[in-house]
Amino acid sequence: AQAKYLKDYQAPLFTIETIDLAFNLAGNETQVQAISRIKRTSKHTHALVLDGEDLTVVSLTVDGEAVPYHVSAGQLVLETALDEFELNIITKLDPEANSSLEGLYMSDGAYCTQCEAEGFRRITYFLDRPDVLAKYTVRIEADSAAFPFLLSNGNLIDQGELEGGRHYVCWQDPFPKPAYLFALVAGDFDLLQDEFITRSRRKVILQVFVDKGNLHKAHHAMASLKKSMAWDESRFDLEYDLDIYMIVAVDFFNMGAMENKGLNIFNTKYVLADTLTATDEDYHGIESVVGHEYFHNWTGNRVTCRDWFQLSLKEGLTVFRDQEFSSDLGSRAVNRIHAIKVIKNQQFAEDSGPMSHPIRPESVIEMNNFYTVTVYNKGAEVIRMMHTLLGEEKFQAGMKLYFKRHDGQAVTCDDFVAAMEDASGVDLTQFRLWYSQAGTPIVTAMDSFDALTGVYQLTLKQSLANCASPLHIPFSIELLDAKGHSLVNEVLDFTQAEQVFSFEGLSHKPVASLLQNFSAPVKLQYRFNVDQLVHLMRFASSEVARWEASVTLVSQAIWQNVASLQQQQAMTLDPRVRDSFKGVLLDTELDPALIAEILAIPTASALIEQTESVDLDALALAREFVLTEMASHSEDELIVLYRSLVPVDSTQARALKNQCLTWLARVPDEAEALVIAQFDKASNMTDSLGALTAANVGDLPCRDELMTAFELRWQDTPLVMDKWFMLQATHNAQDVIERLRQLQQHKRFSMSNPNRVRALVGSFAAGNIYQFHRQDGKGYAFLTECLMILNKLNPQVAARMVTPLIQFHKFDLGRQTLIKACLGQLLALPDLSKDMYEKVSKALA
Ligand code: BAL
Ligand code: ZN
Repeated sequence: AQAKYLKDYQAPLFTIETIDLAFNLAGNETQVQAISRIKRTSKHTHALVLDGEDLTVVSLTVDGEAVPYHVSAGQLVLETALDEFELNIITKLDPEANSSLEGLYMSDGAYCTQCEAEGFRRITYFLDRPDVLAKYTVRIEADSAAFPFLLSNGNLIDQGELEGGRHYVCWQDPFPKPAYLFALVAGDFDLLQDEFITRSRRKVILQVFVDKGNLHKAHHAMASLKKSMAWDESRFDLEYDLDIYMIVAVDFFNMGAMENKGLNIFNTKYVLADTLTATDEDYHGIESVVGHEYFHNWTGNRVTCRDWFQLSLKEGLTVFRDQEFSSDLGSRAVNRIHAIKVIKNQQFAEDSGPMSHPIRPESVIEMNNFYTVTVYNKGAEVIRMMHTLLGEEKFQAGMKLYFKRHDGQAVTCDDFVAAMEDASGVDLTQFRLWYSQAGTPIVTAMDSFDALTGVYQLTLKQSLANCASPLHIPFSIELLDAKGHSLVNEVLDFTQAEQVFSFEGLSHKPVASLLQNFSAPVKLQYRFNVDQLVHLMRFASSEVARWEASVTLVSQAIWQNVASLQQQQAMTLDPRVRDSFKGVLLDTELDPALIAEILAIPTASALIEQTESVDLDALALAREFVLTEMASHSEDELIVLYRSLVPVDSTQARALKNQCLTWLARVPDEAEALVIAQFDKASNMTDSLGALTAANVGDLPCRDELMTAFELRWQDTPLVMDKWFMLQATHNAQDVIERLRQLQQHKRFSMSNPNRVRALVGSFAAGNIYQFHRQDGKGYAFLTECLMILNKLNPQVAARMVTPLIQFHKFDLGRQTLIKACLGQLLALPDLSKDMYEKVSKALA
């Protein structure tokens, strides 16, 4: 497997301005005709080299004449002296045998496609690169009874009946697009239809297609789509551009969803919802993903990427936009907390592991491996920092200029930054380093106060491995006095390796809230003492800062107990820590959803990201000890609060109620009855799952019985069974691996469905940290077995799921040795995919 490098980018030697596709859908005899108008882009004599994989050529002509060509390793080479010509290729493919879920494949009897990043080359030979933009016309022909809906991008221009019970439909997309945005769906669905009137009074037909019998579960996705369209008009001044917008939900899907022009294809997980089967979190996820895909219409589709190294151009920006959408519609603080957790718990792990890369990677073996938390979520943080530096008004001026300059083009991250810079007058020269530097910068803060002069000095130092020059870091701070009043609240422009900031006119040393709102994706080091953190938890103006202080407070308490264990000393908990959490429980002014976030004590994985190396066995004991101490100390308050929330019908109340229940499950005498009662009375999935989660975490006696009842009730609903598989997989029980092996034979489980695999195998490896990292190595062996199967079935999913295995460097030598042996087995596979090869070989390098 060969790496490709950003520095080697060359503009295409040929362009394809139009392509007429004709699909004859017929199982393993499916044929695709592609008629492309091809033009040489400059005076050169190179051959035309097209991308193609797993295709059989039936015929090939140039301007109607059969010509010689040559097919080798993923390429079709055609020698021609013509500067402009029509290429007509007919290929044969087998969508039924396509388990990789890239290109054209079947999901539950429907044909569908996934072309990003490089799936179009599995449909026909083409210049499958994002800087080749063509206008598409698509004719689809299939059996009328089995496939009444035939869909593609753009507007419907023709349809009709054919002989032999077949029919056809023609679609035309007026907007030139790269091949990765092509989509086709053929199947039988329930259809929910609605409309949206745009600001300029154009009517857009909205359609959501779902599996038969699920129409009632499509309403939330439809409502989310309408909200997205309205929000993009009001906040970004962007309007939809076609007459129709379609969303199709399929159960077999590698990603969350895909923004194909006018025809989004979604994982069912991000479409189907009713209160009985979907949690409040699912509802939120749907709104955010529907928004994300819709927002791509401008940031991704109208302006796309020049090459795949620029993926963050569209993804970082679109994640930023969907985060803003969720924040404008819901709680800004809670949304921000969720985004911060993704960075600290997952992106920092990626940054310190073998797959560390800048948000604009410089070398790639398999592009599918770079749909990462770094490109997406750190990419969004980089956009957010620009937003902080420019402010909303100038940022929006930058967006306007970006579209004015680049509508209809395939461009680079630099083009985006240049538009921001030119529209705002803010110099982003130094800021651009964020695009090319991998790794997490460390910011060390030290402070002092001179009582004589009344000056408070904050010294910030930044460092980043393999980075010689300092980054431009917007560093937001608040200074509080002893009574909790805010003295200073501002964003510091931190641009030097070491910089001193002075604040005058203070009577006492203030308490500093540092890196408020996580104003930059860095690791902050500052020696907070317990009193400072308790003060911040009570008085910081920012809700996010209060949460942040609580995380630091409880994390410090856990790490102190890890140290005690290692020194064979008794574990203890500072009363100020448990009292501050009790104080939060009793605070009637706080948003219940924020309290729920504060009660969601960092997971073991999150704690590991705070340190360089970990004694996992001590961490497990220390975390358990601190949580149990806090729960028993606040038992009465938890029960009172829990009871007060039971009758309240709101997402915030349910979130807090279920956190209380999980805490109470650590003091089991009370929890058992509450859990059973909640499970029995639950009228929505949030409450059912809340009860089951508490039973699972606390390993309550009722657990198995409730799990069986749940399985019986939901066995025919795949997305709900995923929740059940996930609970099984994250149960911290000695026999969990034997149970998972049995569950792989469960009639509702399938290794070829990514949702099922992520629920059972993925959530075990990523979410059952103690059992996955068992000292006997059984957890690693189980994952490795699964990966060997997935390597053949679905390399993309396999490579995603290998992540917990390649991030081993913080664990002890015994565990590292076991993990490396498993990685060695994978590397030795004769048919190892390049997806897996890239990650495994880097981990073992
Ligand atoms: N472009 C792949 C799916 C997404 O990020 O929307
Ligand atoms: Zn996206």
